[in-house]
Amino acid sequence: MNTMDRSVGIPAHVKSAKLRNWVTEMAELCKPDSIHWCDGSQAEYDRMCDQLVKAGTFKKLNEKKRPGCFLALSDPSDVARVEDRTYICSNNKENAGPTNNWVEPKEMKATLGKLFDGCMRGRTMYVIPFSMGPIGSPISYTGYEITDSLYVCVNMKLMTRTGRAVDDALGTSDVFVPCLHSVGAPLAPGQKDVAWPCNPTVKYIVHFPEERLIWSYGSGYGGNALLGKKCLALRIASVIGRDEGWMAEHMLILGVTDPQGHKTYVAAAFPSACGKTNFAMLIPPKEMEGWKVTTVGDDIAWLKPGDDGRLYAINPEAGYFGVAPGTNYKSNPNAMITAEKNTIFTNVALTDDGDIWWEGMDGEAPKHAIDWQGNDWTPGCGRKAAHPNSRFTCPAGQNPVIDPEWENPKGVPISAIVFGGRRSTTAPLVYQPLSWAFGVYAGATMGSETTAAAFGNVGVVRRDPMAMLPFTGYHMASYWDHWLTMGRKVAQPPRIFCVNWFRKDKDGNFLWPGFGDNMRVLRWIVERANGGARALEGPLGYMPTYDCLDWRGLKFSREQFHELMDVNRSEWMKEILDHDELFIKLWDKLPKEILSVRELLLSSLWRSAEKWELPDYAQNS
Ligand code: O2Y
Ligand code: MN
Repeated sequence: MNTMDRSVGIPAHVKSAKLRNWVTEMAELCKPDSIHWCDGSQAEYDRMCDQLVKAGTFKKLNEKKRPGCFLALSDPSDVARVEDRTYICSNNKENAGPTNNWVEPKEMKATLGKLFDGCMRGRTMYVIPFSMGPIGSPISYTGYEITDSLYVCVNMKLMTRTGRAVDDALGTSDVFVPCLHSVGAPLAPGQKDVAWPCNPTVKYIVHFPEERLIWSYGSGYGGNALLGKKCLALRIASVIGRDEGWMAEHMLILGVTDPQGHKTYVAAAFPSACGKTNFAMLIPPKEMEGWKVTTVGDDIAWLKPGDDGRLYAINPEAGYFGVAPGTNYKSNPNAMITAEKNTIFTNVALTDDGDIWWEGMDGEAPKHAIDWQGNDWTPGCGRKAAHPNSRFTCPAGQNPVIDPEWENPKGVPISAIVFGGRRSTTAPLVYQPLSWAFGVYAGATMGSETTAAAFGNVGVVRRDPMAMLPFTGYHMASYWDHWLTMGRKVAQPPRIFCVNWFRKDKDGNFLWPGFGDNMRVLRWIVERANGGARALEGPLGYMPTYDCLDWRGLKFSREQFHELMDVNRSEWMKEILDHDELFIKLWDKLPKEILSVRELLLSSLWRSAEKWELPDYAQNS
């Protein structure tokens, strides 16, 4: 196939010269057998799923139990995002900062150029037009993903807005983010394909922030391959946001409606594996009658200043890529309902009746299943049936509590931002930092105890500023500076809050029931953000006393609450020393406000008792 033949795959309706040239150039580099330009239609999706079934990548699930659903099992080497293979190749190393991997862009392009040369031989090159945010909206961003993975095409159809309408909205414009992806597994003539092609040893997830360009090689899984999500909507968008005066954040967005029908929108950042999707779809305890939570987004928020001096958020995605294990009709009924149909499951177990199963699903484990590696599985066999990072991909519109405004191109006005981590000690259930700058400090120093062996020692605090450590496309300290700048730019910035659902007692039991009961804390947060709820000034900021929270339907004593809320001075001194370690690492670009807040926090801790406990009464702050 020559150069001219490759350009034949570009439909006549595609008018952008930059796009046509880029696709032609990439086809010349990757040398696919053919090109398919995705139209985003349901018919195309159905055809692709059929093809994936024929190829052995998909197994169609029982149509009666899981209508329109499929199961994919990945290669065991390709099961999660690969942070150590993720690069921010900015022109200068200092702009990537010490928390990102960096290689000089020309050198990286030379390395990748060799890998991509001929990488699609024997395969079809798919071109996926996609929009992060509603198509044609001024706040949306257009991307084009070139991929040789059909699995990526169908997942992108669920996770983003794809297809012909994106081409038409782009028109002759050259403003789009080019995203090149290959599984890195070319086929020799006559070579039979495998069910999950990938490159088991060579993986690169690379961002060129100045060029707004993404190249991903070797993996077909999740965030490594669905390039609209972490790569575009967070890493590249964080850079665009810094340059254009908005924020791309790793945040869910939810709406809280009170019994009077007043709606308050909240954005919340939690590190991966802290129950973000559960919080985004929370069902309040039935005793809190009249309170309702609706979902705008479960993972990513783009926050932009509105003309009225408030910060408005959109969810740039159109679907959920939720973690399966632990999700059940108790922990998250809405997620379970969302995934009842038209869903792609990856790396969960297959039951004998053609349904799926994972650890932590409701009811008893099946007597027999096929595990995520395709082997027979029985309870007690000593292996997990589903991979711990197994996923469901489903359309957001199927969520029974989807917020009616979730596709409003203006976004929703955010009244509160919540930062949360997983801490078994030290961090209280909830507090409100004294100001935007104190809130930025709290977000910047957020930490979570590691739960999976993937991060080394379990239980070690891993600092994850604003839950953006793996997702910021530039120097982390400059990112904090951008937060501080935004606080000055927006006349009515949201109030900031910190929560910790994971504090434990001395015997290792969780002190807080979590799940739906988080609504009690959320109620205080929204009332506080609206200027209503009472609070007391503690050493870290404003805190609710026992009587400030709605306890209807839960037996929870004052003593239990105080244990959850106390602030231990020695623990916090150690905590601040640990913050210093991070600050030293980021010293070259550290905003001065961060150090000023640290000084004020230290002095406030010195003034308070060794073990600061909430008093028993409520009072106005
Ligand atoms: O392992 C992956 O590729 C998925 S990671 C992911 C998926 C959905 C939402 N958040 C995350 C994350 O790591 O934060
Ligand atoms: Mn996430």
